Amino acid sequence: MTTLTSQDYINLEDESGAHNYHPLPVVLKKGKGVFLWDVEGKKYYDFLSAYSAVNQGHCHPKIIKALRKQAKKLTLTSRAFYNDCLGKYEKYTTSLLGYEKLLPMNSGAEGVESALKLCRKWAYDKKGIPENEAKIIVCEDNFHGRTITVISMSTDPSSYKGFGPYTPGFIVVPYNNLKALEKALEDPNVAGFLVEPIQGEAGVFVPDEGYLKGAWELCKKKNVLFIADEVQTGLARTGKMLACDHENVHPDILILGKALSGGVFPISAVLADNEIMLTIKPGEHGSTFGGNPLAAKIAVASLKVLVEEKLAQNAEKLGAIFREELKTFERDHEMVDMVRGKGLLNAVVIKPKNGKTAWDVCLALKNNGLLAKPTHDHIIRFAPPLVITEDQLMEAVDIIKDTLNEFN
Ligand code: IF1
Repeated sequence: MTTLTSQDYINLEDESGAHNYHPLPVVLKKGKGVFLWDVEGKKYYDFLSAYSAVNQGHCHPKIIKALRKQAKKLTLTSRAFYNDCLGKYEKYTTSLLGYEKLLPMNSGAEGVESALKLCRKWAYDKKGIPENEAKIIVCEDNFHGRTITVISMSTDPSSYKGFGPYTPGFIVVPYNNLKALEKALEDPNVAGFLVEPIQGEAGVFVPDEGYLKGAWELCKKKNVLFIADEVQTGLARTGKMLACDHENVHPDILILGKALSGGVFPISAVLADNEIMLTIKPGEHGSTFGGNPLAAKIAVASLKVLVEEKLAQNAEKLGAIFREELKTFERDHEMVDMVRGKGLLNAVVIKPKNGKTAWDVCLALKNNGLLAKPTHDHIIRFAPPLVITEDQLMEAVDIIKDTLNEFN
């Protein structure tokens, strides 16, 4: 049997796959903890974590064990019937995060879409906004997924251009700007404010201290739902269980995804209390796979790993060390504009030099054994699995420093 090379695999995808991504030229075959191996057996530090879906590390044994055990018993019933896993998952997760109800979905975008539907339904049934008049405030440079309604909220042409017509009912305000939000909230038909506690895709934009709390207070004053998209920032990534926890903000609607499964399975969830969640009645929303027993078991195992292994605390501690280590480069390195982030969600803003860009840096990082990917051309996101040890982090920091020095 001929052994295929990385290029063979790349050619296969190029020939038979949609060209909706421009991946780094590396073909991965195995993952364990913070490490990935390519088809030639080269080992890498994973500093993307599948965009924060692999917070628990690749193929975490406890999550894989839960997957294997349930996969032999029952994987899917649909919600036409009950199953013996969903209620326990809902109880565990709502108790852990302080909500009355959980709506189980699959992808992050589905979670966002479900949150938008809940907000609108609540607006008509509870707030008394006239039918079809509900508006939801979103932020410039947001990223909430790729469905038509979600890109209708986007301000990034690469997300929305060519996919119109767009879903109406959204107001866009600048991120990290309470004055602009306060003004937009004067519209009596505003039902909700959807926000990422840190804007990941935009380039790991951490808002000013007090922004989330201030936004929550403004929403409360106007009886507007504060909706937190924690698909990327949630589940220990920023050094707390939820990024909103840094400001003690309890969202009216919370959206989770990605690491809710430890990167093992598409699982998302929307959490809210009864007044909001019960506005959707039987038959008014659903999904074939939403709440399947396999996902339910995987999600509980994934959440327990976060808690038992104190991954939020680890992210807090090692994130601070990471930023401190790279701060010197902010001062001394011509290509490093700034380093920013929270917990283990960090980014380095690259200034192109002699025609070299963040992409070139990522190619060099790959050659040196670390995988990361640029976002918006000049920003490199560094987000390893939260199980990384201090020794591993320091080794990875050395790789990053040595690589950046190749460009000095
Ligand atoms: C891609 C970005 C990250 C998300 C937030 C909802 C979703 C995402 C805050 C939707 C998904 C993924 C999607 C993936 C790359 C990645 C991404 F670069 F696109 F923006 F992480 F920053 N809310 N983000 O970050 O969740 O439907 O994908 O499960 O589309 O290229 P999903």
